[in-house]
Amino acid sequence: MKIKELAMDCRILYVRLPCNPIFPIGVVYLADHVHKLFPGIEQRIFDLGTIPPLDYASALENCIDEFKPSLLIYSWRDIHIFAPVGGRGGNPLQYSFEIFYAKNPLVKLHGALGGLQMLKSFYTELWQNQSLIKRGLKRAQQYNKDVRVIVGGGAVSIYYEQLNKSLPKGSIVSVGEGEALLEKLLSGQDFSDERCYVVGENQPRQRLIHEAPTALEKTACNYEYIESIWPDFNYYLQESDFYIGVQTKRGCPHNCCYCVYTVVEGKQVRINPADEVVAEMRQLYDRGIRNFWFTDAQFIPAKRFIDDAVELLQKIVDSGMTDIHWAAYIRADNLTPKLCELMVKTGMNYFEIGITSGSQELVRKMRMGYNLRTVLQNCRDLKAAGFNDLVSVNYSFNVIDERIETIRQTIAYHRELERIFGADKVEPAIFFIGLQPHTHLEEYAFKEDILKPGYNPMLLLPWTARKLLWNPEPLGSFFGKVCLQAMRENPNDFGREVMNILEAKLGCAPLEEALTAPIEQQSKPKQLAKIS
Ligand code: B12
Ligand code: SF4
Repeated sequence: MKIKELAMDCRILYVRLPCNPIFPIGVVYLADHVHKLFPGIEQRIFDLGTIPPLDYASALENCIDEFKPSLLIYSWRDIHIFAPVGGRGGNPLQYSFEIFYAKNPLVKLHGALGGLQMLKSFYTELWQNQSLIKRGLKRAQQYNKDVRVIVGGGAVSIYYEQLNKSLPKGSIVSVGEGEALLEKLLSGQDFSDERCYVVGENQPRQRLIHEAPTALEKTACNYEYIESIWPDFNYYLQESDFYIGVQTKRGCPHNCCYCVYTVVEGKQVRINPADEVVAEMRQLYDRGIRNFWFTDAQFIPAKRFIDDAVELLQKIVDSGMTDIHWAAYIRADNLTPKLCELMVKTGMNYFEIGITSGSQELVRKMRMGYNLRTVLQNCRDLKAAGFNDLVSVNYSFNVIDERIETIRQTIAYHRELERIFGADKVEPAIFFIGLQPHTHLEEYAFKEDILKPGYNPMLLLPWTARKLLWNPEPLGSFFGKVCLQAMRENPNDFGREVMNILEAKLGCAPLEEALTAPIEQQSKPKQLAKIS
């Protein structure tokens, strides 16, 4: 897979495909990396997240007419629709539960219509993004007949196999981080060992996504340069509530059965030097940014990375940026009192803990490596250190071996978190696992003949959708009805309402029971629940 040297006279246009306005940190980092290696290359960032939908195509074409790129880099962030809350096409969880579990035919009909609307919006978005890629290519060919297309980003990393059929021949499809691929491509090196394939030329290698990413020493992003190649950069500076992404590390060593981050980013944790992270934040700070999202798969992936987190937060304190806030995914089993103190001191005002269940037995079965007792103790330390803001606790019921007792344990656990932080500060985010490709859960679904290898995870027919939204019987209909009741009675506080209904129906276990996984359960082979 050799191509001639592209760097000379290359003009790179980064197009972030339509997306909710989340800061496009991926393309920013790519452009920064390319600039550091090839300062002579002309680059431009164009973010369709900031453009009204009716103007997507014309705005893209205008940008191409003006910039005349020779390399088009499309970044596609998300296509996932199993959001637990109102997504772009409505509330998928509500619609699917109405179809599957409602007794009232009118409610079923509402679900069916809503579901159709949602599928329409899902397919429209898929079709629209693919057509923007093709349209952009065609337009750019008017100026450079050899223009090349590369497509990457979060969504592509997960659905790269399916996109093989729908992207223009010759497009390079990239999985995971793109820096090394661009570097090789632009310097004319063979890039076939990178996590990518070329549409129409070769097929994605088996288990491509499981290959380890190329190591990279990250330095502070140069925002002076980014500002100069991104005319709409200010869009994200205007609103004071945007959380701007800053990555402090890559990779997660864990093995949670439903998670794909650990393969997208790899299991090897690579820490970005603290001084570089702070230098990057400082540039944003000087441009008025006060809210940061540490976009790591996990901010503290394991105990051995606690010192790195301490070092970073201490350096933020030392930098004098005292009026900032930050948020992140936090594995709360990896906190120390010192770290808690620094988290509060540096302005952490929101974090998400993905414990998935409040039952130690289930947490173990899902291969999550959490000790729930430690999580509670660390949360107490965090509160004692002065943390008085929001915590979102992600629960996914019914993944593996869920029973009435384990639900009661989750309630006990949740109530204890409320006692620690205050009921108004702990938000239960109720997810049902959306089965994603390349996860242990998918392997299990193959083994159990629930899904056939080669199925298309992007083809959302009702019967596939039912299997991909993981909520197996015998408890599936019970949860379905509880969720429908909560949506009906208190849609604005859905998570808390679900917890209240579950407690009213099933009661609450003693906390100690939640924290103890019986020995015989531990030694049993790991069992994933059956799906109906
Ligand atoms: C942090 C994060 C969030 C944060 C973002 C905070 C913020 N302000 O930035 C929060 C919690 C808000 C969030 C929300 C959601 N997220 Co999210 N999120 C992530 C996470 C963990 C990291 C993303 C990130 O910023 N990484 C750091 C940057 C630097 O990396 P990057 O953008 O991926 O870019 C790199 C590569 O992708 C690549 N690349 C990017 N573009 C291109 C283009 C080319 C050509 C090439 C070669 C390479 C390339 O190179 C870049 C630099 O290395 C990823 C999972 C993961 N581990 O990647 C999920 C992920 C992106 N999220 C995802 C989803 C679905 C969502 C939601 C839609 C969930 C929901 N259903 O509600 C929401 C969106 C909310 C909204 N408002 O629309 C999915 C998207 C894929 C999918 N399944 O469709 C991911 C992949 C997780 C997953 N497996 O489900 N998310
Ligand atoms: S700890 Fe979080 S990011 Fe890591 S594998 Fe588990 S769910 Fe995924």
